[in-house]
Amino acid sequence: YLSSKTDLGITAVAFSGGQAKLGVDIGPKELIKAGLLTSLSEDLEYTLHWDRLVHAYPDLLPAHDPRVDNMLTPLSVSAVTKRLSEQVYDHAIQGRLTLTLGGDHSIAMGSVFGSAKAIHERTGKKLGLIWVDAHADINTPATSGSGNIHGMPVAFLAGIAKHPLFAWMQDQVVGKRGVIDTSRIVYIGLRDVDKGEKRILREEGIRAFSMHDVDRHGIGKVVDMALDYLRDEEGDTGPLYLSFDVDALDPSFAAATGTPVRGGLTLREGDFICECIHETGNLVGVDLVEVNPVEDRSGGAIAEETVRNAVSLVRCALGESLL
Ligand code: NNH
Ligand code: MN
Ligand code: MN
Ligand code: MN
Repeated sequence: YLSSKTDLGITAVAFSGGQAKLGVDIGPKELIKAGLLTSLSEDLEYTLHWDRLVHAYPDLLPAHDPRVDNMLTPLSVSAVTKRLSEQVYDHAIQGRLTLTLGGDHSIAMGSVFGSAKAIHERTGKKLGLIWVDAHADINTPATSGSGNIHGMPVAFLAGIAKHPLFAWMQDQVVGKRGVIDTSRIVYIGLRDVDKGEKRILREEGIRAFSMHDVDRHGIGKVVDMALDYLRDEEGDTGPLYLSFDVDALDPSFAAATGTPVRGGLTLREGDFICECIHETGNLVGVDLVEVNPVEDRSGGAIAEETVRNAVSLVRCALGESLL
């Protein structure tokens, strides 16, 4: 589904407006400082297409951005995700694999939309979305207890939530109802899902592998089941998009994040998921989000560890472990 296996389109997004804690906006800078991009070009031999900017989009952020229908700072989120969707689209329409570094998880509305639109135009195929997270991020504005839009991106992408402020996304539906069909979404790592989200997952019949499933079956079986779920009769998964929230990892591996939840994936389990998705040969886009280096009261060691582990996840998704 790509025009080359070695062209990588990178977008670094310093955005924190999908949630309330400052610091997640400096995640991309820290990932880059830790050598992520140099290792992708030097060790993994990708040709990087990067504007060398970490985008904060100051021109897009309104001075006044009050709550609308229980969504916090919706104008900022809508404007930034719309612009990001165009950046990712511009990479993806040229057949590049895309990598988007966040930032909070609301940015996936832009990255996944841009990828889904380009892939559909280039290949006629619908994207499969693998959402690796402690959380389901499928609240609607009505079900959300926090009003934080980083808890809502899947609902908007699937067309379960709709709002005039995000009309730019819904005007150009790729799937049956939204950008991604609910039958093309699969979760891994869930363990902190709100009541309203559980109801949505049940009613929509969305495939979700929680930490309970990881414990029961082991990560190998869970990843097999997740990928099998997306396969067609010929065994093809179709184009795959991996949206990885670093809080899917256990806090012992990734505590520098806004909402750590105990009982998560080990680093090896996270890396393994990424390796298996890479192995399909069908990966077209990756997000790595929610690294918050400021969420560290240890004087830096915890942030450093989280950043290092996030770098490992991305490297594994991009082929690090192939011999
Ligand atoms: N479910 C909660 C909410 O909607 C928490 C979401 N927080 C996340 N999601 N970090 O990945 O506000
Ligand atoms: Mn998330
Ligand atoms: Mn999360
Ligand atoms: Mn989070």
